[in-house]
Amino acid sequence: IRAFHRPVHIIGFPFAGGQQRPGPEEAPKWLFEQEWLHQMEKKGGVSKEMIQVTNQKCNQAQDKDILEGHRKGERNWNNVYESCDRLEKATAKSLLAKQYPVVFGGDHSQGIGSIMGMKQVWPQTRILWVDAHIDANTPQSTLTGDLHGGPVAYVAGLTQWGKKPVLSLKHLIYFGIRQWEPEEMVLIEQEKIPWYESKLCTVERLPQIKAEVEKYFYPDGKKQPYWISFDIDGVDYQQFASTGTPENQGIPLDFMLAFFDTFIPESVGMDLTEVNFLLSSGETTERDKRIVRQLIEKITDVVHREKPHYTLP
Ligand code: EXY
Ligand code: MN
Ligand code: MN
Ligand code: MN
Repeated sequence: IRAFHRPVHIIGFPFAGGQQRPGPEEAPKWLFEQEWLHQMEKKGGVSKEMIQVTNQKCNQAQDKDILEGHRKGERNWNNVYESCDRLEKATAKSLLAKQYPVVFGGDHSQGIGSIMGMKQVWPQTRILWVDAHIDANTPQSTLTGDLHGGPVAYVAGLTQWGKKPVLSLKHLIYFGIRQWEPEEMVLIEQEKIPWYESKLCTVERLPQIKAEVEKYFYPDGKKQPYWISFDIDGVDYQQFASTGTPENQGIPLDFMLAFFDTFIPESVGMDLTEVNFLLSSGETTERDKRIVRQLIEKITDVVHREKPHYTLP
């Protein structure tokens, strides 16, 4: 008898090039050194792989090398493109090996790579985007030029970039958004993309949320699997502070844990992004490190325990 249904494959993406603060590149390096993770690997059903990115550094303007190839509104594009191209290949490979990839960043520009790769294997997946931000800025709408504010625009083809779009905006639902540029909210309204504000994200409402998500995505009843793109800044700042673009309030952690119970059995993999321990200190950092451990343990537990609710490729 197999002890678990699917192996978890943690793909480290040590990358800060989609934004301007050092730190997200350190998070997967920290994770891979943890004794508790080694113990999980020893027990079986957990493996890890670190992506070699082209340049880990954040996109501070003084770094000439990483500004190379800069286009207006797309700071550090060449580096994001090439690093995400490597992630795309690794994500597709992980899924084809029947693993459950957890792409642990890194900033959220990684979504360009993980989602492109995932869609090669699972073209019909729906995406559950958990974030304080809409992440659909184009080179025209962005105020910062930071590419972690735009992965949705790249994979959905709102920004032209040489690869064919893979995501229909009909296949996307947001949780926890509370900061956006005006064009991003216009997009949500025009495309009628459903979104749940943080205060609707309660454990008690989760069964109802699940029913609504299914009714929206699968009016004909024929279900498809999900990809979860989880930006830690979607979580309440009072409960998790180690992140680069914090916003007030947010989703409670207990909702996220229950969300994993609910949606992981029907999902093929996930992103976990924007962890930055360099931006907190003392007991807050220690608390947030314990939370990351709790999240990874929870994800692994559900992936191992639950039979996937779809046929593997
Ligand atoms: N909307 C802002 C921008 O585009 O710069 C902030 C984006 C933060 C993105 C983080 C990853 O979710
Ligand atoms: Mn994000
Ligand atoms: Mn965010
Ligand atoms: Mn902004």
